[in-house]
Amino acid sequence: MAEVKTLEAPSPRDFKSDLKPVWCPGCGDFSVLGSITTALAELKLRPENVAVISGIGCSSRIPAYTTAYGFHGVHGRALALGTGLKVARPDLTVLVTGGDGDGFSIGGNHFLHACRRNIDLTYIVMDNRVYGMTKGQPSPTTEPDWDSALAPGGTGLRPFHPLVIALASGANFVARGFSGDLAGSARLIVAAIEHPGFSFVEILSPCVTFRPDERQWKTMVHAATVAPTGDPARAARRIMTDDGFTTGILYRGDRRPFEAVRGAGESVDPAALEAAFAL
Ligand SMILES: Cc1ncc(C[n+]2csc(CCOP(=O)(O)OP(=O)(O)O)c2C)c(N)n1
Ligand code: SF4
Repeated sequence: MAEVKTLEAPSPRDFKSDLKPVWCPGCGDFSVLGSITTALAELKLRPENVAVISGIGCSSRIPAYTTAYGFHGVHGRALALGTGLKVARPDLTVLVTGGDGDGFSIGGNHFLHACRRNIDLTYIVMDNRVYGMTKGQPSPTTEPDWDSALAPGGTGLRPFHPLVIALASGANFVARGFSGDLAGSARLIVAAIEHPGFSFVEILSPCVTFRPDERQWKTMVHAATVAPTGDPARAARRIMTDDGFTTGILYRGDRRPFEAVRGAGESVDPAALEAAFAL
C-alpha cells in the first residue's frame, strides 16, 4: 500500500457520502458499503487519498456513496480504469468495485489481465449470481439449474469460478466474504488493501429481489478452518472442492507487484508524449 497521510480518528461516516443508496431494502450491497467504509476508517486513510472505481450495475453504484474520489465508468471496464489510475497515481489507494456480470461477463478479459499484471489495487466483487440492475438475467456465476422467467429451466451452463480463475491468472491475494458479516468482510478488505499487488475479494451479496433464495446464504456460509496458503495450487484445490461458501482469506501470494517490477513514480512529460504521437 502506498504511504499516505492519515486521519486522526476516522469513523466509517467520514467515508459515507450524503447520497442515499437506491438499492432495494435488504440488498446485500448496503452491508458491503458498510464494510468498505469501515475498512477505510480502520486503515485511517483520508478520502482524498482513495479512489473507488466501478462499471455499471446495482453494485457499481458504490463510488457515489463514498466521499473518496470515484468514477462510475462503463459496463465491464472498471478494472481497465482502475489499472490506468493506479499506474498514473501510485500514491492513491485504488478500490475497484462491481458485480459478477460487470466483472466476469463483459469485463472477464480485463479480470484475467488485471490478475496477471498484479497491479497494487483491490478488486471487490459483490457476487449475487445474477444481473440485478437489468432485472434478473443469469450471470456467469449463476447455478445451471436456477429456474427463472428469463431462463426457464436454467441455463444448463457450468458456472464460472472467479476465485480459481483469479489464482490461475496470478492474483496475489484471494478472499471470500459474506455481506451478512459486515465486520468480517471489513477485515478482509483491510487485509486486501494492505497486501501488495492485485487483491481479489469476492463478497457473496444477496440480490433479495431477483434471487430471494439467496436469503438462505446466511445459514450456509462458514469460516475457513485452515490458515491461508501461499501455494496457489493448494488454494485452488481447496476452493474447487469446497461448497462455495467458505469465507476468509484463501490465498496470500508473494509475487512482486507491477510497481515494484517497473519502478513507481516515473513520470512522463505530457507535452513530450503528445509530440511523440503527433501526425
Ligand atoms: C455495454 C453495456 N452492455 C450492457 C449493459 C446493460 N447492463 C447494465 S448493468 C448489467 C449487469 C449488471 O449485473 P452485475 O454486474 O452482476 O451487477 P448487479 O446489478 O447484479 O449488482 C447489464 C448487462 C450496459 N449498461 N452496457
Ligand atoms: S435488484 Fe438486486 S442487486 Fe439490485 S438493488 Fe435490488 S436487491 Fe440489490
